[in-house]
Amino acid sequence: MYAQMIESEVECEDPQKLKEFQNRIDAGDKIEPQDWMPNGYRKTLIRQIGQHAHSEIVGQLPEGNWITRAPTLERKAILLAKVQDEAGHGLYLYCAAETLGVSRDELTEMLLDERMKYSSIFNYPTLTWADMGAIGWLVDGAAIMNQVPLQRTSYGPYARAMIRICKEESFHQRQGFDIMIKMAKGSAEQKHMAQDALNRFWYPALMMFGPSDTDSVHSVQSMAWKIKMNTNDELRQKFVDQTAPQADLLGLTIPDANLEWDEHKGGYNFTEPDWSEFYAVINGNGPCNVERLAARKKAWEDGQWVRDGLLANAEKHAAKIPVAAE
Ligand code: FAQ
Repeated sequence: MYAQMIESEVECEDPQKLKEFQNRIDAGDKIEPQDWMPNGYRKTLIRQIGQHAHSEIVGQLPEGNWITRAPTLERKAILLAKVQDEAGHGLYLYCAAETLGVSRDELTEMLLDERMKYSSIFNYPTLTWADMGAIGWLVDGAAIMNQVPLQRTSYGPYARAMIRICKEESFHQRQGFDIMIKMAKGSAEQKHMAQDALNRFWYPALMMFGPSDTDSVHSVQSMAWKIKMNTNDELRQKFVDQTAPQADLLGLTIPDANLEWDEHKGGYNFTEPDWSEFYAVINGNGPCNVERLAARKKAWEDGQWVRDGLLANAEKHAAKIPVAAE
């Protein structure tokens, strides 16, 4: 189905229909699954929503690593709830993508054979408990910065999924900051762990917003269609502006000697991430890419018997349904 869609992209689209569609977008209308939409709009949404869904699912792995080693029962319960929320986010997003005519199985297969991406951030390892704090504070913080505007995105099912996701991400960010407060205000060793986690997650968190605007391939068209509401650099700047004072409050130092408030621009100046590292990670060469994909492949293969059983059961029931009222 998805392959057919890609092929049909070469078909010329009616300029009048394209114009009417753009007028609807410009007027702030929501586009719904049954509405006419350009192939490119559909394809871009499938790519972005699919990548987003995969990120939520793969994103369970780095934190799942610490569930059995959480320092207290309360922290364990909170972390479990958070990781389960991420699974739920993945499911809402797969459902939103399915309304565009692609199945969840197709999306999963594209993730597993690397035709689709997931967020770069989840290719970094979680080495200490403080990383759970840094992920909540920085990774969920960056995710919210990106996702709050997406509640107003032009595609109805995506915008509505974002509303609930953002509420839950807000709890995730707070639980992460709470871990950071405890550690940063704790023993010298705990403070050292918190600083080390910040050092390792700062630039990967900045990379979550995507390449700089000059190198972003999709931003111009996606913004015209209101699939994206802000550019990558706009959101990155907002994130730095929000996070730098929080680091001060924690008594931690952001690992950037050039970070300073710029009165003139009303925001912080900061050092850009190392973009060669970003491209290495999104092209499969980050520290944990192989491990993350292997875990997803194993989960998919281990679940085959469940899918087979469900299908067989559905077929059995379908066979029992009387053909017509007699
Ligand atoms: N990682 O032209 P652009 C979360 C790719 S959810 C990997 O600027 P676009 C929750 C991009 O796909 C995190 N690839 O692309 C959580 C494109 O390649 P392609 C996920 C990236 O789409 C927290 C190429 O680079 N959130 O964290 C990345 O206009 C804690 C050119 O880039 C979303 O997905 C990247 N960081 O803008 C879960 C939000 N950045 O596809 C567990 C929705 C770029 O042509 C624990 N997505 N690329 O091969 C978006 O807003 C956008 O898709 C961007 C990228 C902003 C991510």
